[in-house]
Amino acid sequence: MATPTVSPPPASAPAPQAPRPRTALAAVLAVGSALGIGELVAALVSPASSPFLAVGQAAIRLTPEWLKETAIAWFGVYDKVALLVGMSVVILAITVVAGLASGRDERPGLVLVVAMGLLALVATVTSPTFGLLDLAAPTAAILVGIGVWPLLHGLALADGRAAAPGAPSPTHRRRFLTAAVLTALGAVAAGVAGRAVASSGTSPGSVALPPPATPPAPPPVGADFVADGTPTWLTPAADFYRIDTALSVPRLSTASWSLRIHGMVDREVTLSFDQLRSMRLIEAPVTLTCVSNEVGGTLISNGQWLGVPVRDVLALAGVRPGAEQIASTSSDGWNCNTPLGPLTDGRDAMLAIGLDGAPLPVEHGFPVRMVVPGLYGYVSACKWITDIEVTTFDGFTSYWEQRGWGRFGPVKTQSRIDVPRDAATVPAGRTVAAGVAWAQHTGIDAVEVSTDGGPWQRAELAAEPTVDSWRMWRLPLTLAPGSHRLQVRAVDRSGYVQTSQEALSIPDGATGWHTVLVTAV
Ligand SMILES: Nc1nc2c(c(=O)[nH]1)N[C@H]1C(S)=C(S)[C@@H](COP(=O)(O)O)O[C@H]1N2
Ligand SMILES: [Mo]
Repeated sequence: MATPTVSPPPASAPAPQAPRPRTALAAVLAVGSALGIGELVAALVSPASSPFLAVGQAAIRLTPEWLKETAIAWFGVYDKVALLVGMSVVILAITVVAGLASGRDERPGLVLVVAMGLLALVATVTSPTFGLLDLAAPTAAILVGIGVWPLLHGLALADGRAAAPGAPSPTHRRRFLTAAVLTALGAVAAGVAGRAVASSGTSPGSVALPPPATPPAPPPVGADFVADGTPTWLTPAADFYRIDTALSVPRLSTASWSLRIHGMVDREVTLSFDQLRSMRLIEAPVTLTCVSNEVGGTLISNGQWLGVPVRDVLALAGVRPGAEQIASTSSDGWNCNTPLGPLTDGRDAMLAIGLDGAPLPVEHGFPVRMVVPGLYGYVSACKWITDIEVTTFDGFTSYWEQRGWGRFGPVKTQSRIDVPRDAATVPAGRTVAAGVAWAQHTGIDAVEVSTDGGPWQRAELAAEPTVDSWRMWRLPLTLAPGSHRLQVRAVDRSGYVQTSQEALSIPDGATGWHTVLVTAV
């Protein structure tokens, strides 16, 4: 009697295994298409809600001061690029790992897609500019991610299953690769289209600016020593230093822009761009400085600004007695506080719509930003401004004040040596040192240079078209062969002599004498 031979079932049937590079690719494509759709939906619905940028923006909000300063020290003005590149690398690495871990089972990849989606949702909801519409982009991204991932993973798995006996299956392979290529194309197309839509907005070049009420001052003569190595007195707009927390520059439209003035006022006022532009305009040169500028640093530039005096705008609303400061907010949720004093004491504090004869560049606040002579940018120079609340000192604490910076930000009297540069080699004998000094809204009375700790020598000063701008200086020197230490200090019109005391930028501006070491040969 024959016993039917039955091959015993394997102890445990191995679950089909997808080729790992394929599941990793599937994960990258699923996350990529989620991010791409996120960009597109954000651009169409609410530009600031891009899931990728929302996470980056949240990282900026949460970054402790020491880390922010380190990032600026390492990457300078490329700190934001560094953040975005770093984020991309981390996302790619985690995604590849989750994909590799999903050889048999789609769950690791699914967990990753959902977790990243939730992270983007939290980043969006906790943004200071959050509105319900901002939920659309992260939601679309999650839906696409959890749709695409099982699909591609299934195809990768089918490929693996078919290939299991040894023979590769061209059909399954082709299916997977076709789906992969289509997903990649879709993701890139959505992302590119999203970026393109997000960067539309009014082009500054198309905006007409009326002339100021009083004709602008003629171009200043003798206000710089460019031939000796100082910057030009007016900084070309393209070279104007740029500091802000915006990962993607707000691209606003003049048609939909408005400025609301409210709080401790007699009547709330909302101005359109056309209304603001039709008010009395002034034009004035003002030097902007960043509080983070180190001694000898370059976070300072001089511009010719066209705008409406802040006091005229405040007068429309009527400031109530007891008000002490204003809180300005930008379209991207940044804010700053400015005391009413400097805004209403007659200086050229303005809501600027133009820089150097053209509409504001987008990076510098198009269509409207504030400029206040004598105050650091972080307490006054709100770009992309859309809201002004009149309040008391107790009524409002600004973005940077919450992070440990001072409440009042008067610019500190400072000076810089531009030539010779630190560590430069100069011919022995006669040479010329030159640079800039600034004490906005006070004025510079003298600049003095000391060589190797010797007596202070008075430098020649350039013309001073206004006390609201920096002032250039030059000084011929005779240097014997060898190494030398040059130091500079300014004396402002209040009689204050720039201190040698060294202080960090935080909390209210760096101090100390700019020092350069040169070798004369
Ligand atoms: N909306 C917005 N405005 C802002 C900032 C910002 O981060 N967001 N930074 C401020 C700071 S710290 C400075 S120094 C100035 C710099 O202006 P600029 O980039 O035009 O030189 O803008 C100010 N206005
Ligand atoms: Mo700044």
